[in-house]
Amino acid sequence: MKIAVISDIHGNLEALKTTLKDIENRKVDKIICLGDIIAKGLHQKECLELVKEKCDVILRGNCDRYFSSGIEIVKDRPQKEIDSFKWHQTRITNDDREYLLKLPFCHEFYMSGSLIRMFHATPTADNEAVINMDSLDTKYSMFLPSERTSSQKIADVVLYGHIHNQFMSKAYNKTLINVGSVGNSFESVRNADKDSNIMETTRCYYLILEGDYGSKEYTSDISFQFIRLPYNIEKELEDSDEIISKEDYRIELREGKYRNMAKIYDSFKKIGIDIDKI
Ligand SMILES: [Mn+2]
Repeated sequence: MKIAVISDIHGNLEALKTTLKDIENRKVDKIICLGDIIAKGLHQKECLELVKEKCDVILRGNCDRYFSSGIEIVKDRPQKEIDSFKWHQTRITNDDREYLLKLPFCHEFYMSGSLIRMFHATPTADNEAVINMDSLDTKYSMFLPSERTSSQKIADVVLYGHIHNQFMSKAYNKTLINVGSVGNSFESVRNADKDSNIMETTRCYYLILEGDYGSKEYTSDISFQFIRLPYNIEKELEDSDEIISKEDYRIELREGKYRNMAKIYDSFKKIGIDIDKI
């Protein structure tokens, strides 16, 4: 069984179409989406329709929840954020909002012996960021169950999205995988001297998981394939004048530079990592 795992599309239709075509070419049996279908881009409605049509399992991301919520969620926020919230809600319908709010938090199954668990960000929240540089204890916490996970077992393999930065790591003998972002890839650490070609960052990232679906026996192989696809960024950016934060968005897509690097660097400081250049 071959399962494609996609995440963080963020309304980028060119990226989504390119990814789905590649998935089709690779003869995949199932597609799972880890959330953040909407927010940021111009084609939120179109992306939602395509994901609903093509994906077998769809989880809810923090942006799917936030931008589908009622206006009261932004009542204490700055005007700029309220305007952005309202703009995002013009891109989808009330039915879409209801649909997104009802999506599940977690999905899990056995494959070739391993308990595979998937969620958007962490086992307890859809908006916390665990990165590759976090401590072993933090990474281990990603495998623990919570009242929001499908079972109360400790997972063997965790696949998640949210941080838009693909990696694979181990915590003890468990495997932690971030599948990356289809439509809004960026690096957590940027350095003008040390970065290389920007195409190392700005492609569509996703993952294919392959093994014996549903098997609790360690009698077959399991594999993880990391995929990076070029797509037509400039085509996606046509008409992007309509986007409320158009300059931020263009820089994110063209350069893989997140609009709020200061926030990422602050979170590094909290875990004792000092990065001198933003
Ligand atoms: Mn996201």
